[in-house]
Amino acid sequence: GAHNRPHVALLPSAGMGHLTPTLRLAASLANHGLQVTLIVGHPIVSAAESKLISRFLSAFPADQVREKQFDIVSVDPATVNSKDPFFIQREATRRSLQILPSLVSSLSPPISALVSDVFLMSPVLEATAHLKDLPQYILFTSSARMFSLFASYHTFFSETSPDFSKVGDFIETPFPGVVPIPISSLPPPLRDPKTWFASTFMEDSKKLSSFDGVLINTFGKLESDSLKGGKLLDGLPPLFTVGLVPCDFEKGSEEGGSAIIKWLDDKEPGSVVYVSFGSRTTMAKEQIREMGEGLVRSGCPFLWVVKDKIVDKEDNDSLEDVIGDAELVEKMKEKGLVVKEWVDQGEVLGHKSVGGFVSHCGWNSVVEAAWYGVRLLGWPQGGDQRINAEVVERSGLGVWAKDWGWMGERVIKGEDIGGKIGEIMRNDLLKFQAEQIGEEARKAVGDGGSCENAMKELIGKWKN
Ligand code: BUP
Repeated sequence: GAHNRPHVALLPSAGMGHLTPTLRLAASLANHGLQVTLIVGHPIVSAAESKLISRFLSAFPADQVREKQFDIVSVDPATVNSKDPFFIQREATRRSLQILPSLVSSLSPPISALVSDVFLMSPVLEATAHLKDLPQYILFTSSARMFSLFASYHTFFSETSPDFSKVGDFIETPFPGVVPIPISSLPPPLRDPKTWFASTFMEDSKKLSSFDGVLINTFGKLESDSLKGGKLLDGLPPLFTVGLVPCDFEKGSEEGGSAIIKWLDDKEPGSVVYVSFGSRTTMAKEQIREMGEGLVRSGCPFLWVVKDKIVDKEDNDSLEDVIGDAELVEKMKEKGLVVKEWVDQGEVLGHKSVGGFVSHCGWNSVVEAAWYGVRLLGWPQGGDQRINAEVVERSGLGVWAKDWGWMGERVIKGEDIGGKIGEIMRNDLLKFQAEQIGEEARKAVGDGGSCENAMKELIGKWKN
């Protein structure tokens, strides 16, 4: 009956960095025998998101996994204060959620819980205020370290008293395992409590106590026990550290995908460096050229996903246009494969030829590198990425190129890039550490592991 097979609704936010962990959670719940409804706002911004949703839906029978659509109102970008289409979509979604109570009530059998992306928490709470009996959960899509900042930010700052002198150079969060966070690592807008982002962050974090639980995608060895025991914050709901890792449904069948895998098949085990800065990061032309030079100089075979447009649908340029240097394109062909289409990053990182990953440290990328035991060279571009890069370095998964600053701050020369890549690719200790983290991740997600236990505990709650 319905009691033994709980029905859970999931509400993702815009962008692959948010959709991917939501769908991994959905797949894990379905694989644990639950019925899942994915609540999706349309229209969807990127082709990558649409494709992933279709793949997910077709991987499960319809009595197990369903999509429920709602309309996203169009907003005047001028009222959103950002040019980033994913950010605009998030705002538009926030303004479209009044439909949520009737949508949720129409689901059959009745749902045992609603799990919403952390970016949507305030509007979800507002819209569902009268649904008192609905258990509500948050999916936090970044690191536990970032969560510790989120949950405690309002205890350090307020809009009326932005007092950095009280804080010093580091924020000491009330989470015992979390090493103090340097102010210089904060997402830039959070360094000024008067910004829109900071005040939203502050207000949202105070509302965590209205939820029945928070799901965080991390595992012990990556952030060793940072959220356990000791003095946590008053009113903080239970935290569930679930491991959301690449799933079968993500595997693409595109032609391009198999060409990449064929290319990788011919390389020596662990010899290839994979370079990608996530689905939202674009690189300036000059930096693209230096990156290319750097990869050639590193002497390693490389697979580079290059991007100069935020939304894939707007990207019609040829590779030569993007690199902007025909000679360099020729030079790169000797050792490297440069692509601008979407690649199945899970499949790439899981390939035996791939030994290193140059990454912006988006949290999903970090988790994927950890899962496959691939050492990482971090070059954060913004947001939570420096905080994630600290996790990478402390855990031993990789190194963070601190002296390069935020990506985009200034142009880093090919010589430096090539040197650093060569260093991490020759570093056997780093290789060993990363592989260990991969093994630990598998234990955590496997039977009896910490992540699997957290998942079972959660599902147990929903059965009652
Ligand atoms: Br690009 C690219 N293939 O070609 P992050 C990305 N991904 O599978 P982001 C691919 O998108 P936020 C590609 O594996 C990861 O799951 C990648 O998420 C996948 O960074 C996801 O790493 C990207 O968290 O998101 O895109 O910057 O800004 O939310 O951190």
